[in-house]
Amino acid sequence: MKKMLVSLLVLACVAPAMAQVDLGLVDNGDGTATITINTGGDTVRGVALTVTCTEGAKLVDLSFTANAAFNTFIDYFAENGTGGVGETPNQEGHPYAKAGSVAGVAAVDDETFVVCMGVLDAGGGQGGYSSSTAEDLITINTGAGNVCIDLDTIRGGIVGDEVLTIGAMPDCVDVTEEAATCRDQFTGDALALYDRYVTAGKDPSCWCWQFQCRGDGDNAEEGAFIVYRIFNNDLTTLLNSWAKTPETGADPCADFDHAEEGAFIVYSVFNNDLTVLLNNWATTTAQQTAIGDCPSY
Ligand SMILES: [Ca+2]
Ligand SMILES: [Ca+2]
Repeated sequence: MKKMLVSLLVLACVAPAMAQVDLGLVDNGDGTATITINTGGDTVRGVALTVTCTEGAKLVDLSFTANAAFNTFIDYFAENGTGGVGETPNQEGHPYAKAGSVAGVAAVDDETFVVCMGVLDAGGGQGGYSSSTAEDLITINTGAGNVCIDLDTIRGGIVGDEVLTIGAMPDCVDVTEEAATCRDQFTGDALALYDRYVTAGKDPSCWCWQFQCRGDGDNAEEGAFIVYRIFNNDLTTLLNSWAKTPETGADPCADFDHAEEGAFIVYSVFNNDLTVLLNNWATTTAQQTAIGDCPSY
């Protein structure tokens, strides 16, 4: 009975504060993730969110697109002495801070870092940040991988003019980039051919596999004793598409030079692709890594 009474009291205390700050996390399909915020009408003065990246995601660079209301990046200010309260331009520096420490900015390639931003004004005339729908808080270039967010309790999480109720953290998201950005690597005839594969129902984003442009048509190694990166399985991929075009069933992953060839009859997968394969025949991943990543243009 006593336990129930306590529970009811807790409910009574919590119930009048209907507003709740909700965060969202979305994959933009271009190697970036966006955190959204809906303050439920409450006023927010600062956010500190831990971003945890796995499966290849990381702080690719220090670029960002941040909600304009958040004018001060607190750790950057603390470390550099500029970009602070009431100064212009707003949003000087960047909002990325070290995770697991009290102060300090994050570095490129960090896999765990904090987004720390404030809505601050020395004159006291600024009304803080408030929203009643989910609005973009910040877009981060994490590259592809898994991204999660949580409150950074060391820096206070999300703070406002009153005690805020914070909703459950959004699910982690798989940030993707290949499909959206691979096409951007190509221009001219290669781009036109890329789009023909798409129209034919194929996925030519394999053109951006690490070694596809040198004959790795399956993006895999093979072999028991000697493990090759470019070998029989890739040849099979090529032969299955031999003398074909996107419209007649060519697999874009076998189109190593990303080009057509032929004067009278034009093929997408043909001699030039075989030449690419033979030039790299029986090479290992280490050998290919030494040459560099595709695409080469
Ligand atoms: Ca292979
Ligand atoms: Ca070709």
